[in-house]
Amino acid sequence: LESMTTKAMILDEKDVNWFPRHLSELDLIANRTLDAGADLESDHPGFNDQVYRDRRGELATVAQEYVWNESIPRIDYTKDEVATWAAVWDRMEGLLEKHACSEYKSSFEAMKKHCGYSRENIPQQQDITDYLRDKTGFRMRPVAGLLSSRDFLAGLAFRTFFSTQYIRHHSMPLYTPEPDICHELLGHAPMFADQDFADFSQEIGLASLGASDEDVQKLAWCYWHSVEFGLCKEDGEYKAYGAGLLSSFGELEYACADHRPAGGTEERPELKPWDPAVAGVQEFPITTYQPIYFVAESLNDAKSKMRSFCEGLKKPFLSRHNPNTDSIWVDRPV
Ligand code: HBI
Ligand code: FE
Repeated sequence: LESMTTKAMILDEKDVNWFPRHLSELDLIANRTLDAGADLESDHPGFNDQVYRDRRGELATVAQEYVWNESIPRIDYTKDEVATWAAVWDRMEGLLEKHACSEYKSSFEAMKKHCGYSRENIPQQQDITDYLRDKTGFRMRPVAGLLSSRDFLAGLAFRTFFSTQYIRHHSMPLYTPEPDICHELLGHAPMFADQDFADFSQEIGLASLGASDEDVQKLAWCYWHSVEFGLCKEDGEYKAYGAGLLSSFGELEYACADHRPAGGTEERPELKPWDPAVAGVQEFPITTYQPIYFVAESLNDAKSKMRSFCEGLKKPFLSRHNPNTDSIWVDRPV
């Protein structure tokens, strides 16, 4: 009882940021998009296309109306949308075979069998969720657009990935200024079928709950240098496990191909060993290829280093996820 009182006191303190305690509370977060979901910037490839803008509005509404315990609405993708998907698929398929980590490749094969991944079909979030739930307990959750780092990372604490449902504009199939289904479904989703990677991601999410703004930024930067742009070693080669690489045909090749070409003068990225204390304060560009990539020995190594780092962050309590009740337990103060 005494410890419960302490818990309540600590969490009532104004300096502890609010965070969701139950999966249903992700509904409160999902609509706090930074860009109102469907408002395109004037330099967006779809800015002058009213049909595209209407479609974005329609899909934003689907995400905004979604309630946590419903099944995820199936989107009836148009012929044009599937053609854009196929254009990305065609460019990525061979490169993924060459440069994706083995965990990605085996999940991707399985998801072709079980979740409708194919060149001619855009998989549905509910089918992916059904697959991931069995494998690692992860799930997808529709979102209309970009969330703040704090809100986005909170989802991961519940083994939930906030995922957009729209596709990039067909005029530039290999470019997108924002996450879209090519990035979410080709880049991210297969990785969540790996236990170590799923645990790694949740670790970041749990550490972010109620953390200071400074620590949330560190965790977001770790996320960027790993979940988005991470490399790992495999038989002496560098393979990609980050979704920003796995969904970008130019950068995947740039990051993984032949690291120090003899006599070459072209710009090559710098590689650093995966270390959350370094990655968490390493700045990065968002509109160009990354100048620095962090390389983990393995996904398991990435996870254990992330766990040690999170244990070292100053927080007045420990948070754990109870998968049976889909809720967060707040442990005794530390
Ligand atoms: N929001 N919807 C969405 N999707 C993301 O991938 C995403 C986000 N907000 C922040 C973010 N990613 C990262 O850059 C980190 O700040 C966590
Ligand atoms: Fe992403």
